[in-house]
Amino acid sequence: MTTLKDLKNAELKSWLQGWVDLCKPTDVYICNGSKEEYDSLCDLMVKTGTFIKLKTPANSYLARSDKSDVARVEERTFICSKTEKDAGVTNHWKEPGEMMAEFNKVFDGAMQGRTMYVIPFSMGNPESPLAKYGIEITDSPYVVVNMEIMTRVSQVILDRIDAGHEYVHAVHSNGAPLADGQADVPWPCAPVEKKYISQFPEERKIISFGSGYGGNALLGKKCFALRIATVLAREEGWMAEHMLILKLTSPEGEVKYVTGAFPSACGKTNLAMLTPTIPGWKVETVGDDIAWMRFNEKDGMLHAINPEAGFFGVAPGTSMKSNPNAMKTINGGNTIFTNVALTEDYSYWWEDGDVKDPGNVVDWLRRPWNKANNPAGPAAHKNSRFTTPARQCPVIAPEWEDPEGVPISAILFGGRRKTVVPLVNESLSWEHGVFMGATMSSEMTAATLGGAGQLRFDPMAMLPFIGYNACDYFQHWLDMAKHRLCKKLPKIYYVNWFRRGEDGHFLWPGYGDNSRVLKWIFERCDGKAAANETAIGNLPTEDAIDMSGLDVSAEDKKTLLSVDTEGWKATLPQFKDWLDKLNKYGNMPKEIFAQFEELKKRLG
Ligand code: GTP
Ligand code: SPV
Ligand code: MN
Repeated sequence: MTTLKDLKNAELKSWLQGWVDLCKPTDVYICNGSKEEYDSLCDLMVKTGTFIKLKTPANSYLARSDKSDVARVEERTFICSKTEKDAGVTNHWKEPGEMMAEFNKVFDGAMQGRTMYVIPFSMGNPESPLAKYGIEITDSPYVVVNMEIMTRVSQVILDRIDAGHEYVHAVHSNGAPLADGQADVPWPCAPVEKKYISQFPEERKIISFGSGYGGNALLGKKCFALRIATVLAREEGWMAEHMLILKLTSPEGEVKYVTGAFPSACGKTNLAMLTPTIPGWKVETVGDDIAWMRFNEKDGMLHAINPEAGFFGVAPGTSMKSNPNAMKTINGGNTIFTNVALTEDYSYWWEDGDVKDPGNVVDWLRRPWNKANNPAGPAAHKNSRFTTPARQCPVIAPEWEDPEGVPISAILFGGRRKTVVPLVNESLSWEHGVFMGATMSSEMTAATLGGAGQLRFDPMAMLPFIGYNACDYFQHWLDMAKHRLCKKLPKIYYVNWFRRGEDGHFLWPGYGDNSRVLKWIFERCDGKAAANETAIGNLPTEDAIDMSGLDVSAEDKKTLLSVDTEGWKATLPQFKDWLDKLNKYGNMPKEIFAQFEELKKRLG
């Protein structure tokens, strides 16, 4: 076991020592990512009451959070760039010095009575030129074991960082020190107004206080692989995106890779693992949440890697029917469940899963619950999640850890839209595709605290994740087309699985049937399938999408595949307001406004 004393890297040593001095933990433990370490931390959490060991799946645990700590807290998420303009209007900005002064207070003694864990990790296969390293300091053993599933934690990475490899500096505390003799709670955290999720992009630094949940605390994920990485990507000429990555194989054995940006809880995990309903087609998974993409020297295509090593997936709604591959991954064991219900036989349960009536369970708030007699609300929190290793996924693509990444043929944008937005729409050009992404919107979900159901603009599904000014981010998308290595850009599509009828029913069956749309996209990339050029983009002709064996009425099909001209026209003022709002500093790319004017003209 490495200790602070053993480290040779003066910068690393003094950074760690500085946080030890400030946080005043009882002891310090440097992690090596071994199975023994993982198991002993799980055992420790069973003893302290954070974890309940399940009977099934094997080697799996259930945790229940504090009731105030159930999702990312966007109103307490800060970008601490030197200037407010660099954060832009989509971020909460705090001056870095001011934020550090505040942190010097809130972190003072924050780890008293606790162990400080030091987690050396890599985002991406550590041997890939696209990978990036980080160290997360935390006082949460729950964070350590989740990071050990979601990222690659190892002694080798620590040794490389100690030998001078660059790394992102990340610090996390639950913000709940223990006084002498004070009893601990299963899920220590600070109240919402005392939480901070802060990114310092210029210093490649993350500091998170007060929350132990998901993206607030597993700092490799949204804080690093998106907020910090977007800044690195812009400087270094690549892209960090909130995208799934899938491999699509046709009946003829031809392969294409597709990425898709959908907002939180809008179907990335499901699409990444889907089981096609059309014969002969195959989908395999490369990633389900984040893609890092770079033009490849050899073929000039945009290549993507999945920087993560696990899935932190939405539990409710996941079933053998909706996503059998996720279920098989979970049931392969080594899974951590957070905020789902506990069954009498020590297994997991959630709404819209495989078992309709679980009998007597304990709900996520630790109360007895059954279908007939339940306290208000669902047994599993709507943003309850499973953390499970990607390598266990039965359809993980063999090349998912390829250091070169996989070449991307198409990029999908999508969200939840009950109205107006058709099933699939192909952009007329790269610029038009960037405009589609910039003006994407979706009905909000439980993945963010508050606001579920409201419509919000969510550019490229990145609203809470762009680590700098959103207009500059659009410019970076446009600039990628002019990258010196770019020979072939992916085609861009806007999809919507969530269109509804007037009575509220989904017009499109979704899930496995989304393969029908993927097939059309695959064929479009080869210049094959038919499309009509419309005011909003290229839409499939009436019979271009394989609808065989589908129970969708002729009327619903028509609604799904036609342009709601009046609906789009009514949306235009909202587009304009949104773009103007983003353009507070006058740096909106002129191409985006030009695309707006062209759309307006085409709609007539
Ligand atoms: P994050 O992990 O938060 O980034 O979410 P995600 O984008 O991976 O979303 P996920 O695949 O977990 O899906 C979230 C919810 O959308 C689940 O409740 C799914 O059942 C539902 N969903 C996914 N795909 C479809 C679809 O094609 N149609 C419909 N109607 N619902 C879907
Ligand atoms: C999301 O909210 O987009 C997630 C979950 O993938 S979290 O890790 O909490 O960000
Ligand atoms: Mn996500």
